[in-house]
Amino acid sequence: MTDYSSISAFRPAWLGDGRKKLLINGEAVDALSGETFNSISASTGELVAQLALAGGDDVDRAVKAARAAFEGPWSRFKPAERQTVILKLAELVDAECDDLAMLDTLEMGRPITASRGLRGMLKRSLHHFAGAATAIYGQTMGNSFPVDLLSYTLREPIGVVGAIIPWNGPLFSAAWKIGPVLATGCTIVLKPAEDAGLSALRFAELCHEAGVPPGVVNVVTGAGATGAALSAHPDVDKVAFTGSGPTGARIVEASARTFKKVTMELGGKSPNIIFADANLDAAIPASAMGVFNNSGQVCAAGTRIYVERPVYEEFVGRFAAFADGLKVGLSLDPATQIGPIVSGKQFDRVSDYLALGAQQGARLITGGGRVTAGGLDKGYWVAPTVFADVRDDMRIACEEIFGPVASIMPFDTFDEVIARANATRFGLAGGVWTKDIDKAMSAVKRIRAGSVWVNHYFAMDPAVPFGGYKMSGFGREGGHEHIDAYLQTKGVWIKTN
Ligand code: TXE
Repeated sequence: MTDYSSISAFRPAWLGDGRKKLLINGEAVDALSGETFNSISASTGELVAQLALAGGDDVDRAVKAARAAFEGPWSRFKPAERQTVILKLAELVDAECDDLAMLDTLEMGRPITASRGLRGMLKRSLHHFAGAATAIYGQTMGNSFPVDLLSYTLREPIGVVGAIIPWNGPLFSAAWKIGPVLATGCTIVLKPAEDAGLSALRFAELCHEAGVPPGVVNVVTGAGATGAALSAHPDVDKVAFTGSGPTGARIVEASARTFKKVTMELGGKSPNIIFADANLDAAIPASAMGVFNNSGQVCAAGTRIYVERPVYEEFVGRFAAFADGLKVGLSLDPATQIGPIVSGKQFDRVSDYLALGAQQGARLITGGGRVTAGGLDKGYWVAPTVFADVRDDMRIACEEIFGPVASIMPFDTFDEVIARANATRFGLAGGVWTKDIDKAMSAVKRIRAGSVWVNHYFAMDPAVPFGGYKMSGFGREGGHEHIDAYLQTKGVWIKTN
């Protein structure tokens, strides 16, 4: 029988002796300080790798390499050549996808089947970015200047991008930051999260194997201070960030000093509304996975579930039964549906919210604490947890928990539930379940969030914009806006007589 309680048999060959360096100007280099940090497996507590800890001086040389590549060889790549490189990258990533997925699973603990399940989405995304490379258009417009002048616009790459990403979807986040960079002709210095930097490093190496010149894609592994140095660096033109609101605010402040363009994909507390006429057979599993997927470590998780009173008790009972049926287990076991929380720090945070829910008077239906998995008594597993009769003012209903915790609340009228759904400082996503098309369309219009799913929860596609209203951020990833965020516009005037 396979032993899933140790990572040793599952380490991809690429990991070698487990020592990984920074990737600057196409070369693997140590941090100038020589400092390193450990990446620990969320599932087993074992050491996965020792990574270089980039300091401000390393960030500086990475930015210099990115600037030189932007102005040098990369600027001479035609759109179709960039497209060819991205298509080649898509092939390489697809061929190595099992190992890339394994790196995420080893580090941050997402169940291996779920990590590998992202393969199609990754391929589609890279194909989408490849298509975008040859679909960047300016416009020609008339003007009323007294002499004859032709006026038109050029869409040009913004320059050096500093990207800072979190640990909850490392490979996917890296692909959605690097993809538009390659499509538009920008260059990038990417700072992955300290808990999960390996797949981004390997992805960047594959960019080079695909024909991206040195300096276009650089990776500086490190901690918050590394990201802070990147967002403060005067020669970075744009910062693309995915992560928490408080860190996002620090990055906006640092970026403002040199007027960097900024996009922010932050957290949420998304409402998911179940009307009494909904198909509960579909709504219950999808709503449950809308909370429990990736152990709740998903920015768009539908954690505030509003259920119309006539079906409330039935929904709560069946939802909890679904939660109880989920297989919580070791990340490496292909049968596992729910893996651990990423780290002790995040585990403590989630545990505090579990205690708060009970203290503030929510009705605990199932879960509510730590569980062991696969015979490991260490580790950070939290049972899929369902609180019912939650009030809107309880902290578990207001704050992002980032754990497998659902808050279920009854409602009576359409206007009431829309007002309650919108009574949050977040605005990332929302769900609506009903067979009544008028009700659905009206709810879609009135929910103040960047994505709304009807009779579904959490579909994503590179062609469809995703991003936040309100304190969930600004800018969009997916769709035209994703590419636009890496471009700037030049107005051109040419005298024609
Ligand atoms: O996030 P941080 P953390 C939310 C979620 C979670 C909470 C804390 O609620 O519980 O945030 O997670 C880098 N300048 N989300 O502490 O700090 C950091 O090294 C520049 C939601 O992990 O935002 C990492 O690479 N960079 C979210 C990245 O920022 C800094 C996903 C994210 O870390 C920095 C993750 C600084 N001063 C957490 N400090 C989502 N939108 O999905 C840290 N970093």
